[in-house]
Amino acid sequence: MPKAATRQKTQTKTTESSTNGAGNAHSKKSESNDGAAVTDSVNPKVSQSEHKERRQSQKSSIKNVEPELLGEMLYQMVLGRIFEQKCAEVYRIGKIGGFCHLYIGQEAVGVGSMMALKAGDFVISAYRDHVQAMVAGMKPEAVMAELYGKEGGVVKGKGGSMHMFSKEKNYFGGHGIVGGQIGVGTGMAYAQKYKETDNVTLCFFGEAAVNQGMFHESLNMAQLWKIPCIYICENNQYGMGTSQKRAMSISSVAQKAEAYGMANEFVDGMDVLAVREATLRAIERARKDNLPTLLEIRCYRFMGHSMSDPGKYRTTEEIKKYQERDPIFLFRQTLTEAKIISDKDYEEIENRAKEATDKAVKFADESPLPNEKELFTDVYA
Ligand SMILES: Cc1ncc(C[n+]2csc(CCOP(=O)(O)OP(=O)(O)O)c2C)c(N)n1
Ligand SMILES: [Mg+2]
Repeated sequence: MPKAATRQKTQTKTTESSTNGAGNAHSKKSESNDGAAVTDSVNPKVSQSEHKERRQSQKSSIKNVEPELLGEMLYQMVLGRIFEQKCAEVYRIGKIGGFCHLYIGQEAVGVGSMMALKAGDFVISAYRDHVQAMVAGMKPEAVMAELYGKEGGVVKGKGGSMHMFSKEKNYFGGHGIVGGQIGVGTGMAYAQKYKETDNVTLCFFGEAAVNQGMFHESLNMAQLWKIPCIYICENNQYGMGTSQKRAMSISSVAQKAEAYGMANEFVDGMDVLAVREATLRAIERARKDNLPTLLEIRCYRFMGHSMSDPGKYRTTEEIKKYQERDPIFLFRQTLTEAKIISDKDYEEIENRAKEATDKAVKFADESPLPNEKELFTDVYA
């Protein structure tokens, strides 16, 4: 449990037992979960001690995961980071048009949760979707070509940055309407229950979506109908330029699940293993008993809301504080200290990610623009 949470003032105590009887994973953790206090305390010392605490926790968590999987998780995070740094670079020279929202700083959320899934499980998300698309198994080449609006893109260049989608990989987008995907994700999870599979759905959204009616309607129905949906709120603490504390009356997102008797948990999104463990607990609840969970995963985006954000609403100290807790740096340190990887191995991981990114850019550059005929294919109206 991060210090950020323990030092905050208590808002409302949660009850030990939630009405679903599934055991409330959040009951002890959510008592003092005020997002506002986290951004208020810009103190490098606190940030360093949080980092230290996560290192301790990761050291014990790695014992439960195969070294090969740990290496793959690190690779996916590094690939996501390097790929998106390249996206920013090529965006600035006009290769990518339209909106482009980067995931830099949030990689541990997508990687930790999605790599806990099994074949046949489903994912749906908002528009910050490039890294998740690659974790779902889409090729970096096809993701970059989509960003370029080229024919070789995952949806033939017709979706762009915000609409990565693959039926084969069970990744159902990539949605631009804030909160819109929460209802769709609930329906996707309901379909799995109806078909009597044991597959679950991860439904990602930002904390600004929690103020939408769709969030509340979906959670109510999911708990009432026992739908195997895992709601993942990526709480990066800002909705565009608006801080969460200026927009939400009760800033604990996890706590809102209590209104529906739903299991919930607060997780440190800088720690890929903490994300994995919380997701596994939620997956078990969903597979065994069709019970939904709300995970509030606290994270921070290191870049602006989108490539066109001048970013005047945050201080440099605040950004620095979170950068000191960089999820990739933390995980690399843990794996190095545990002698699971060496510096040379890390270098190799970085080189592989750079090569994959360069290959993606070359592919996107060379891919043709969609044919005019494509204007009338795959259109739903
Ligand atoms: C229904 C709706 N209202 C407003 C917008 C404009 N808008 C785009 S992104 C965004 C902020 C969303 O923030 P959050 O859900 O926290 O996700 P994040 O960008 O932080 O990942 C807003 C208000 C929108 N796309 N849809
Ligand atoms: Mg946000």
